Amino acid sequence: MKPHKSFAALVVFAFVAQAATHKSAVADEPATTPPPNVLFIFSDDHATAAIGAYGSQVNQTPHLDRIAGEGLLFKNSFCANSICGPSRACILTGLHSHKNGFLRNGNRFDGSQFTFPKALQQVGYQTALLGKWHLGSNPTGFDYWEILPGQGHYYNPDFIQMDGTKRRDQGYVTDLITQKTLRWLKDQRNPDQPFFLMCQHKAPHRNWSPPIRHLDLFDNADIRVPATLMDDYTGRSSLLKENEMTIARHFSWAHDAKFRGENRFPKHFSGGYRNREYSRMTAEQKAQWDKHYEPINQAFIADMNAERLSDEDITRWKYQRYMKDYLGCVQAVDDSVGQLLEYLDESGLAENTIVIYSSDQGFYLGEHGWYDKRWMFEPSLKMPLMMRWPGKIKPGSVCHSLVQNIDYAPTFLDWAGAEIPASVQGESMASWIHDDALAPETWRDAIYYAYYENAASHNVPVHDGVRNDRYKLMFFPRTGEYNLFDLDADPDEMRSLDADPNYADILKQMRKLLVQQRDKYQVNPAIIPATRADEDWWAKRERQLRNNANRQRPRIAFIGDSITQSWENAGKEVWKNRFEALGAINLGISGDRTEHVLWRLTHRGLGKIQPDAVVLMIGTNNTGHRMQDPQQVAQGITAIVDELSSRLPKTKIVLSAIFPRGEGPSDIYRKNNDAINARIQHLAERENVIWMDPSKAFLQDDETLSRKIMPDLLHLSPQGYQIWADALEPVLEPLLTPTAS
Ligand code: SGN
Ligand code: CA
Repeated sequence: MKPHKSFAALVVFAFVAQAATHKSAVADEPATTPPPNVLFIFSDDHATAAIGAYGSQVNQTPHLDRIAGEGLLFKNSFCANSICGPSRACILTGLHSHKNGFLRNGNRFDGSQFTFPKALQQVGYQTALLGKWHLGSNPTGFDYWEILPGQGHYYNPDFIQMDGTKRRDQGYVTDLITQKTLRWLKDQRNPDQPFFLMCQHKAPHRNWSPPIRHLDLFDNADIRVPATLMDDYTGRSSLLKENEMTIARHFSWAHDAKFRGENRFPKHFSGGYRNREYSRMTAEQKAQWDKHYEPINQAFIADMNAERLSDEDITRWKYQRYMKDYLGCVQAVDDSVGQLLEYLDESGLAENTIVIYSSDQGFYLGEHGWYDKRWMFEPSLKMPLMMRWPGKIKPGSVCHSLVQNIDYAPTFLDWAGAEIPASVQGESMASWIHDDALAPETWRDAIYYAYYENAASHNVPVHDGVRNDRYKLMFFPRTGEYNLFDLDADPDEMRSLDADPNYADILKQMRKLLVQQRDKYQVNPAIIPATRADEDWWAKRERQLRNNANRQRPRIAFIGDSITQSWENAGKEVWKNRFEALGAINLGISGDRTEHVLWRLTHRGLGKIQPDAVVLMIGTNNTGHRMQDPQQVAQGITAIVDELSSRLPKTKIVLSAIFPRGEGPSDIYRKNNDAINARIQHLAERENVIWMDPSKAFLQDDETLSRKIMPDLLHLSPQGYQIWADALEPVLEPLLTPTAS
């Protein structure tokens, strides 16, 4: 437990004790302040640039601004991983993605782990969640919930009920979630318990479908265009150019641009005529929708047909369409906030209810030519965060300290007087956000960020980085590039300073900071499942191996990297003679590191196989590609053995030492591999693991490698495969169950 104990905590402890022992308060008991309720209003993809209190130049949000005006606005609030599910998982657990296991959308949240709602329940809170969830598994830790399936819909959406049934509601999603939230407050809440209520909007997520009442709101507006709309991505990582989230080139005809009928201009718009929201609307909704969009669309089509528009004009037109729709959605969120605040006032709950507004990440409103998020640039790294707590938080206060979504959980726990587990990585803000919202000296001076969604929609590469109050460093492992930004000199992040001699010292410091932050949060890439599906050949081979594993019933499976894959090349003859008849499958992929094998194992890579034995050799690329710390690689191999043990409980794992590499025993790659081997050998103490180390058989007397056996001092020759097979055979033989023939 960390030494957090706010005064609120003490008060709540008193309350819980009282609630537990005396159900009805007696008149002469000392009066205690009841613990605070929390109304946590949360939206999806709401950029700070579209909130009045943050200085929006594109819209007005009077109700959201009221929270800030009567409370506290965080100017430097960041997400840990700028994507939906991961951000939510960070919030629930107070952990970075690599610790809570939800790295990317599509993962399934492990709801059995620690989450703040569960802890709040334990100290007497009633908890409820209404709206978007998007974590795969059902919510845990909530007394009541009603959620959208996956992303949910804007119009006439379905909601999953606690009993698993789905119910379709008529209306607009933001309004419906607000109504459900109000209904819970009015009818379902237990007035004898403090509550933690999460109102989680879908809006303003893509495809930015506004409510009918706001369709015309921006008709006469010309929304201000950001200076970087036409960004050409020079001066930064080469990977920027590969993005697929531009308004210019990745904006779809019906889904984004709201055209009806066939795509008339496929050069400028992607996709076909399908708009899934439109198809859900009632005839009446459709009529009003068409009344708004059709005249504008027809005018655009006429301009296009008359060739009156340049490419840039077209992009600007799309930008206006995008922004007006997005802002219409935001307006409904602001309406929702207004209604909720009004109810708190009317009911008298306002006084002891903390109101929080935030969103899962920021969003690009045309900056860098983009919609969407993911990149560690400011517009999507920043999260809106504001809090109101009458009598406790000073109205109109502004916080400049660096806070992150992993701090939410510990703060909530602290407010409620619940214990903050030592494993939580975020820090409670509870003790310092009153008064002037000045964080103590000991507060963090940099945040760590990591994005893991490789080979996913919008093609944003895996990257991580650090940001302090002035500089930002991003690292792109695919290319090994570092990008450095001076946020004071270049707030739009248009030029990386990584090669600028004037910033050489800063670069050095920031690289050191990145290493420190990775250490602080125990980031070990060797154990974080990672796909290489952005490499076409890899994706193809991985798919092929998965298919093989679904069809074949092998008695032995070889799992590993190129040394395993090459049983198909240099090892072909030996394989044919020694393993084919035994029914063996090759699951090796060239260039894989431990994290890739972990990815494959956790993404159906084992198909339906249930072999007697798995031969596992992996890790030499963790050394070869990045000279990774042996301890970290050993953890990666251990994680693979764990995964194999739980997925194939009846299979014996023949864990192979990583083969020696390099000329002689003093080769640093060789030494690193030796050090890894020394750290994994003990796994054989497990009943299902057998250690085998054929190294000696490959080495000459002086421990050098012969090029006859390893021509490149890493991969085996046919003769090398012969040696490996000889070493394997006696180990494998007793493990194989006799075939019934
Ligand atoms: C959908 C969107 C994407 C968006 C992701 C993730 N496409 O797939 O544009 O990046 O959600 O968003 S859409 O065709 O369905 O509109 S997230 O907020 O859930 O992470
Ligand atoms: Ca989101």
